[in-house]
Amino acid sequence: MQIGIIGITKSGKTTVFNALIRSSIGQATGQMNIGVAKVVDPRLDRLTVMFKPKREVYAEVRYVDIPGAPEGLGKSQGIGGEYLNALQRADALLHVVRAFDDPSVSHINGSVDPYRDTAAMDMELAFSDLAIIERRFKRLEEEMKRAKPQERERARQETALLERLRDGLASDVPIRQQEVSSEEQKAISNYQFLTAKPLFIIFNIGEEQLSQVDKIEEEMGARLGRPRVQAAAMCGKLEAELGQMTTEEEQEFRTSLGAGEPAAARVIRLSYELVGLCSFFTVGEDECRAWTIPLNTPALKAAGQIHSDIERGFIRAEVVAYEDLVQCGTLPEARRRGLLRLEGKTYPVKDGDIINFLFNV
Ligand SMILES: Nc1nc2c(ncn2[C@@H]2O[C@H](COP(=O)(O)OP(=O)(O)OP(=O)(O)O)[C@@H](O)[C@H]2O)c(=O)[nH]1
Ligand SMILES: [Mg+2]
Repeated sequence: MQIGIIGITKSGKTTVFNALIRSSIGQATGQMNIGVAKVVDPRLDRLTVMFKPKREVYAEVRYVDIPGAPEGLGKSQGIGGEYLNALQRADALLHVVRAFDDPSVSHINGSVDPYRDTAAMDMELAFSDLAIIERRFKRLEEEMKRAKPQERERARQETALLERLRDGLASDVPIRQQEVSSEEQKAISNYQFLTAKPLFIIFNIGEEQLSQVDKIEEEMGARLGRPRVQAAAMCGKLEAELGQMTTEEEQEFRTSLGAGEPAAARVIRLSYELVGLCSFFTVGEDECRAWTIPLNTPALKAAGQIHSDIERGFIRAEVVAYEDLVQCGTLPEARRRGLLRLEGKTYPVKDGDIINFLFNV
């Protein structure tokens, strides 16, 4: 899974990227950075205390800091080339919006106005999708001329669907908010429409705004909140600096600054959920580990996540819900109480399931 970080130039993309993956990559403009963040999960920590394994392995999220077009987005200049490719490869977009006030960092639009910049980016993404649709129309028209009757029907259906999406976009409805059946979803998945991707909007606030985070997020929720859109505020610069400290130092600084819980960990967690992913756990003496799957993945597919042999030789899955295991304290006790169940290939795996796959190869 990969999340693309976007935003106008100097909005703090690289700063937020550094905060998320606890790195200190330089802020040279125009460079693409890729990094992996651990999804801290208190449930896994608890399991690690319970099973005392040699290793604890968190789930991971990949972030790509995608440098913006130098001339700036939000000016309807369109998204193209390599930049578009990078955006299309992402499973979700994380839009870093400048909300910090700092006269020494110039703003491409002359003033700080996060809601204006949010709307401008939304428009830019919509323009990009409209351009893809228009190009596809031209090609479909060509195809129609040459196509056999049954192919013609398919092309007609696709044209009708694209017309609907276009009309929606033209009246400011991103594709993720439009009604699209799962069948249609399949038909358009190749296009990688940018407004169809889940969107995380982050207001990159200044240190002096830290005390107002709750108020800022409340307003963001009211003005920007929609299904498959997540909104949050964080101080990228401060979080990036704290991310470079040892745990003790960090704790001390947080208390003295009133910075509360690490915002980076929260943003990582929320972006994981936004993409529709969840974790199941494997436990044992060697390692306790979180595995990433889409919600309700069948047990057989989940097994394949660990190893193709386990999928191939799948017999059954021994499953216990996290809460049940914590209540019971040990696996044998969970078994005694009938909470450790045997499940088959089609069992839809739930977030927090602890699974032992029985297999034979
Ligand atoms: N005062 C203040 N400055 C910040 C904050 N976040 C980022 N900056 C500064 O803003 C400048 C730009 O930050 P970057 O993270 O490089 O922004 P970017 O979006 O990656 O910029 P480009 O890659 O050049 O488009 C840097 O000088 C940062 O130190 C913040 O919260 N407060
Ligand atoms: Mg940058």
